[in-house]
Amino acid sequence: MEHAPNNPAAGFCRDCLEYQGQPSRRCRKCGSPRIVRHDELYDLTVAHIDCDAFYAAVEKRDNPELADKPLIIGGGRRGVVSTACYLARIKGVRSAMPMFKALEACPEAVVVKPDMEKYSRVGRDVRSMMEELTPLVQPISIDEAFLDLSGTQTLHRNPPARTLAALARRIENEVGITVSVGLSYCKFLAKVASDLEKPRGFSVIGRAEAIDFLRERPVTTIWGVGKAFEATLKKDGVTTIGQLQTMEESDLMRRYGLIGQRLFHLSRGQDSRQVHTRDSAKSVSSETTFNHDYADAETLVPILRSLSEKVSRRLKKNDMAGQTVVLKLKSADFRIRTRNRRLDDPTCLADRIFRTGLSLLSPELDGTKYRLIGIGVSDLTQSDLADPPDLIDEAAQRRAIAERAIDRIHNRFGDNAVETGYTFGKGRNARPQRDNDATD
Ligand code: DCP
Ligand code: MG
Repeated sequence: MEHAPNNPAAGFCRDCLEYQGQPSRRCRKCGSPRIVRHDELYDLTVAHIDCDAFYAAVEKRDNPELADKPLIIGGGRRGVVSTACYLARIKGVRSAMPMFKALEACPEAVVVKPDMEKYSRVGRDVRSMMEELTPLVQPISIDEAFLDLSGTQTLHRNPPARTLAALARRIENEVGITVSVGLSYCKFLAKVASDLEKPRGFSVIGRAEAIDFLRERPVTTIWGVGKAFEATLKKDGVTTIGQLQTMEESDLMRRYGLIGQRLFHLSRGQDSRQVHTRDSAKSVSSETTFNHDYADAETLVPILRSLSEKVSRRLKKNDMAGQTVVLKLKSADFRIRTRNRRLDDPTCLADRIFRTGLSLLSPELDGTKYRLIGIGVSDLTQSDLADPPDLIDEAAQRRAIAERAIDRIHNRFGDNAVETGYTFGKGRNARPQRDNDATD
């Protein structure tokens, strides 16, 4: 077994993985300048890995003629940029930009339509290489995942840092695309780190530097704080994480509720969220069978709302969230219809479950009489990644804040203390009659 040197600050080479005897600018073995060094290098175990310009990298891999050209992946139905290679980014092309704007910025770019099936395959290849290193792989999207490598040092005969560099090298050689690695002691800073040196990055944020590192950064560095919430904070005079570091937890909670509590801890580099595997088989649902059959929205919608609230309560109680909303209907002739929709990010909010359920229900209100309706969520994860304030629009955010307030009242005074307009005064039909809750 090769031992890490006593002086982690000497680091190792990311190209040949050679440990460096003492701090030097180039690798003593291969001459590469790509040396990672950090005082805590061999103590850190939580990583975030994100593929560089993912769709574009896959297309460049498959068509060498594209290698030196600015490349935009996009078009198709939505007419927006999915991603652009780093050459096109230099010209100002960005994800989600309308295609015509992107081509104004970079007229010489080659445009390729996305091939989702191919990208899923490549994403799976990368993921299975991660899973060879640790069972604790938490995929976040098609091209990124958290990994917890604690306890793998003996198995791999390497500290996590070097195992990760070896993985990045293997992905380059065997898959043919590049990744950026962030290494830290918690998920939040691992994710921030992976973005620091893109592409082909490897960044380390240790415990000792966390607070100083965060101080000057904008609040948007914090996961879930995007444009809308940034504006809210700005109105209150808060633009940097350093300002949050000086605020009391109670003050932040009074102003922003649960998100305020998250801001308090994350601004101080405190993040206790664990890396956990996603268990997509699991689901939480609630359904009800009626005494009569119903075809009309006036009856079914309030029931859908109250079932959504039940599902949401169970999720919140268990700190869970689900990314796919599933609607179940049974018609008077006992045929079962299930409809589902995958959300951009997991939710535990009754409002989002209900609204998604409603959009699934509407096309089914075609005169068919139903004897059962059910709603649930699958693709369960822990709630830490659920409902980022900015991925939902501003009105949704206001409803989410209201929902959290109602939750607090329910927690203090019981479930019937407050009702929303959807169920209030709708009589007992608005509440499930014969309920059936399930957690698979
Ligand atoms: N994607 C998309 N639409 C967006 C953002 C992303 O279709 N608005 C797709 C294309 C990306 C992939 O998801 O290739 C991964 O998203 P990332 O945000 O990780 O972006 P990239 O991997 O393309 O670039 P980066 O190097 O910044 O990670
Ligand atoms: Mg990426």
